[in-house]
Amino acid sequence: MTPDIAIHRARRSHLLETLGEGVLILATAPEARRNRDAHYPYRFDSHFYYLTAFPEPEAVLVLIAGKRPRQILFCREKNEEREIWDGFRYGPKAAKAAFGFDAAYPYDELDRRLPKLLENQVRLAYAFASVPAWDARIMAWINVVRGKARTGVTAPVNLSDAHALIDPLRLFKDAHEIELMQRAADLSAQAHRDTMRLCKPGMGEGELEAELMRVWRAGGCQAPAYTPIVAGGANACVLHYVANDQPLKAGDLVLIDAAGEYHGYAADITRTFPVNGHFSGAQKEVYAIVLAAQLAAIAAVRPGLDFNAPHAAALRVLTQGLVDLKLLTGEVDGLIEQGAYKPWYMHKTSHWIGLDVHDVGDYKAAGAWRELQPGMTLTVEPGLYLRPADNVPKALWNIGIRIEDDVLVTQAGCHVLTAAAPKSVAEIEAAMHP
Ligand SMILES: [Mn+2]
Repeated sequence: MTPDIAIHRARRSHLLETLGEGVLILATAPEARRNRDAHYPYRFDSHFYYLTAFPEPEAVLVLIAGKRPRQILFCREKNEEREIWDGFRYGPKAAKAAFGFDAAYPYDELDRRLPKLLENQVRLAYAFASVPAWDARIMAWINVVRGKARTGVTAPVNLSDAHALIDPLRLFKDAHEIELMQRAADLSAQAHRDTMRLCKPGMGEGELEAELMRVWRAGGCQAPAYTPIVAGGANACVLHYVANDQPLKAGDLVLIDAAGEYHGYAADITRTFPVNGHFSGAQKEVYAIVLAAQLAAIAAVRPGLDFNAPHAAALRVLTQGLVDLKLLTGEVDGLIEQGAYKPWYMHKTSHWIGLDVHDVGDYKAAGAWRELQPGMTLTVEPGLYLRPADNVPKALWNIGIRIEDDVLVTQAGCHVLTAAAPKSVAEIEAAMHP
């Protein structure tokens, strides 16, 4: 058994303890069609992968709690013909051994075997109200069991949401996950560095996107962690700009929000730099505000503070900065209370990150922001977006700046996973003039 198998088996055992009694059913993601018979690159379901590390589509995890706990996988059968076309598949026998299951069966036997496994179980956990087809299929299995009522068989009567049981586990990253996240972060930081070096006026946004992808794929990332944003000039003020098809102009900034995914784990990095390698005076002024806000927010990531602390720290610096830029007038406290910063900073500062770039886990507990604890991972990403408007001096028009890092909460405070991406004005200008 390789260490990875032990890790995922232990995660399933932990979940079985949480479940206590009954059965948990969890399917991986279906393949998605892009157009006609062409598919999107396959991406497994994050919850399923967290518990199994099994990468193939058409697979279901079944966990049975109780005195004799069982970990069962349903997956596609070996198929020589299909494997010639689509590549290797494990098949139940090899998957059972390679991924540490107690049993594995063909996916095609789900409808035959599942009702039997649900007999006389009180509790059923699955990801309900998530994929309608699974809701219908699992309800049909329950009805098969109910049909045997007169033989003395009972069907589950307590339903619970499997995601609600798994999310709290995924919120805290173990050493194995942190290792994978650090690798995703390192490759993504390198991609930002190499792209800064490559950037020249006259290039297209798409050329920078291609360079990011080159570094991720060469380093072993399987995919981008999300659709890359490469936004030159005014495009940087469009928060979810993804066309990435415009030319880059000398004198403009370019904002890149892009990162790779490594064995399922996301990084999420944003850097903003001058297309020609030199910040103008106005750009430098705004950049200094966003950077100070980001550093203040990172300083507010430590055990004992809550999830909102980095956002509050960033808002204070950004709002003071907007006063200094003469876009706002008044007392900072009052301006924050009124949300006066919102025309130029309209998003939050952080989100959880892990297998999903916007990872699972509650942000509040009993109405209060969650306390930060070691093992949690979050982004810190303040920005300022100065679109042309009457009260914005022309010198500041179309300056859109965001700076984003991924941060692990530690006992002592925090560790910035993405620290290798150039961030200060001096670091960026050095990276662009090697
Ligand atoms: Mn982000």
